[in-house]
Amino acid sequence: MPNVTGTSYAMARILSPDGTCEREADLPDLSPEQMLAMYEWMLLMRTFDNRCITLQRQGRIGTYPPLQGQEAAQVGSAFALEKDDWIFPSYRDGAATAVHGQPLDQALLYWMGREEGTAVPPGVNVFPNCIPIATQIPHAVGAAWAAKLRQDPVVTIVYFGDGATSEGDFHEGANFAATFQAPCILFCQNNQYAISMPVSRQTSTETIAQKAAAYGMPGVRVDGNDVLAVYQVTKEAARRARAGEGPTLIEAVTYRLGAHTTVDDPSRYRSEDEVASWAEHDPIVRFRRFLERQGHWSPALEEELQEKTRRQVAEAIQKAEAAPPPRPEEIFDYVYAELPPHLAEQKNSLLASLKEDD
Ligand SMILES: Cc1ncc(C[n+]2csc(CCOP(=O)(O)OP(=O)(O)O)c2C)c(N)n1
Repeated sequence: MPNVTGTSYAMARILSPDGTCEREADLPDLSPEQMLAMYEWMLLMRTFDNRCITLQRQGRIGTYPPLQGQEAAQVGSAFALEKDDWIFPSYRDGAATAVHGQPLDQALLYWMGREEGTAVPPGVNVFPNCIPIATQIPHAVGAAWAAKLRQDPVVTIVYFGDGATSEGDFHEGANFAATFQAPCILFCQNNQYAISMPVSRQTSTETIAQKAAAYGMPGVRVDGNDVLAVYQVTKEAARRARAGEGPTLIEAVTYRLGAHTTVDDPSRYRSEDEVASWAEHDPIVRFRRFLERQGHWSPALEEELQEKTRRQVAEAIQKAEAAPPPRPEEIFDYVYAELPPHLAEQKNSLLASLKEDD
């Protein structure tokens, strides 16, 4: 397959939208079991995402940013990592973080506004979700640089959107990463919009990938709805990073099928026709067609997987909702090692008023 590596901005793709593989030789070295595991993750995250939207509508979680349409970009890339690699997510990267080991019930606690939702279990190398746009990029680059200085063979991957490429943090991070050959992957999910801002108003370059040239690193453009191509380009970027060859910028071209968040109305800035045409490129359908052609998929298997994923999501919800409620004063507890006097005063006054209510 051309353009999987190097400085080429043509779109890397392995699977056509109808699920055919143009050249068998391009297929990554994955067993049928591994490919089915990828498919299962995509289904699980679609189910989880749909349930999260419902939970928000029912007032059981707070505002939620759906990831539908971006499953291939996230699952394919996370699958290419080693367990010790680090993920630095934004808020829309729940599929990538789940594949890397973050439990779904813990992700739910985050969307319930619970502090425990940010404390990833030991051994799961996932940073907390990052809501400020692009600020996770310097974190990931810095962690990669630290790994390099320590001669620790760890790669970091940072997920961000097309909108993040307008932020200074993206440019500072990319420049530093390339200059110091930090072992990191800058993974942009170009889902076509930054809330209502289309990518055509975000940048005047034809692609995001080509920005890599300005910093002196390879830039790769990949069909973000093709899980196998995403896996392959990320695997190669990770290999490069681990071999001391420095960072890679990957642009996964995809589409956010749902709303920006559960408080957004996308019909105000994009047409139904546009959404429908991207829905035809649904990454899950494409991969299912491929698996079926390869003889690895059947309606009975689909039924079984759907049932399993529904059960897993239901269990995660049950577990998150059974977690003991936070203490009200916890709101003061996690930012400062030592509370500044004005916050200490507020905390004391809250504690006093809670006592009065008892
Ligand atoms: C520093 C900063 N500026 C503005 C915002 C408000 N904001 C929230 S989401 C968003 C759009 C981000 O778009 P993109 O980076 O493409 O990611 P996507 O939401 O499409 O995944 C903006 C501007 C913010 N969270 N942080």
